Amino acid sequence: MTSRTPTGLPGSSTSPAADHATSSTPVRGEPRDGGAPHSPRTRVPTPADVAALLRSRGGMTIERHLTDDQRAATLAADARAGLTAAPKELPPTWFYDATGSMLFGKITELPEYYPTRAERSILSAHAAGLAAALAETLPGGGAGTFVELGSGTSEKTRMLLTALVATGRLRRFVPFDVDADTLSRAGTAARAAHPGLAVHAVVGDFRQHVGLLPLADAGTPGAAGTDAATGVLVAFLGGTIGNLRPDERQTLLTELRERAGRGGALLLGTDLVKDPDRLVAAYDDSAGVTAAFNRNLLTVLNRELGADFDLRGFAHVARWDPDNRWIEMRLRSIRDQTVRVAGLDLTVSFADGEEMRTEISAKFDRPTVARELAAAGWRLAHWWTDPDEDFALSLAFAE
Ligand code: AVJ
Repeated sequence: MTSRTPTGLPGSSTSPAADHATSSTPVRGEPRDGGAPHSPRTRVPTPADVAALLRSRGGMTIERHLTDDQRAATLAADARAGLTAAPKELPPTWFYDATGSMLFGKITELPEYYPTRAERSILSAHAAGLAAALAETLPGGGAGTFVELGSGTSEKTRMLLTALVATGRLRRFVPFDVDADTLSRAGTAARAAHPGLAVHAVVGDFRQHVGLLPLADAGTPGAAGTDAATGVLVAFLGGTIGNLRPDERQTLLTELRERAGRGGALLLGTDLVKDPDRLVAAYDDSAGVTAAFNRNLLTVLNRELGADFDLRGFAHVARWDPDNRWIEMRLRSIRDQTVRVAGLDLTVSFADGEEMRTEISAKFDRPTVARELAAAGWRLAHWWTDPDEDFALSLAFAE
């Protein structure tokens, strides 16, 4: 396996129904291991089951494609592969524990980190235009289902939900995230703001589980037969698609196109190529928040895998790669050192100055986005940027 793609899930390459503990269980009172393999709850729920849950639980369900055990197994496989590779590398997926999510929230408020502000300003300027474009192009006059990959509780989600509810077409919100707690909060907030909305939250990793999104043929009550009749809007905001390599992006965009169907629309946020000094500053802020975010990955390995990384032994590095047009974050060993990873029964040596890559964040321009969308069956219909052209929101429709 490559070090960037968590392929370490048990049986992740064969039948989804058998491999992913899929359960549809109420949010409230759900234990964290609610979808553990082989538990009686792991059978795929029938429409009647889900209907009962929707009635009794006020319209919110959570479906799990990634249990805690599978997460742990994937982290272990990623760490083993990445720490024994040359050069060493860890995937950015593991930044986002509670501390990492908090630090990322602080990053979005830094003066140097413009993407969040730019995307929010684009959304507020074009929410009405987005709703009008969906009404004009989607079957049934708008999106009946809104799927959001990641970023469940943000201001941007609220803005999108408000604009879509105002069209009178939206019936269902499908937030998708690796973290069940984030989803629970997202669902609760959405239901509080829009009581009529059905929420069907999905726990999964967008590198692996997008093909399992409950769309069109999922037989979900309130949605059975409706995804084909009204449209589906999928949003993937924040520029997070830039964390994927080009081949991974193509796979994801193609899967999204297949799941969304002929009545599908995609709202994609991408950071844009610009002056490398500004790009590097956005990933190496003067307050050191991004450095703490980067090093937190080592804390995650210390806690989850019993590693003994000394955080003071690693320096934060952010670098612009002009050939690949992406920012790389790395951790550089500031001395010769040995790290023991007890949970993997692995000892790893770092040479003085050795760098380990922890993230790529690709930057785009319009022709590149249009080409990548087209190659996945999406037609770019609208391209909205902030006045400085720092960031872009693309609206694409299924070909
Ligand atoms: C959340 C993936 C969009 O790549 O800009 C911020 C993560 N890393 N600073 C990005 C991040 C360092 C961020 N995304």
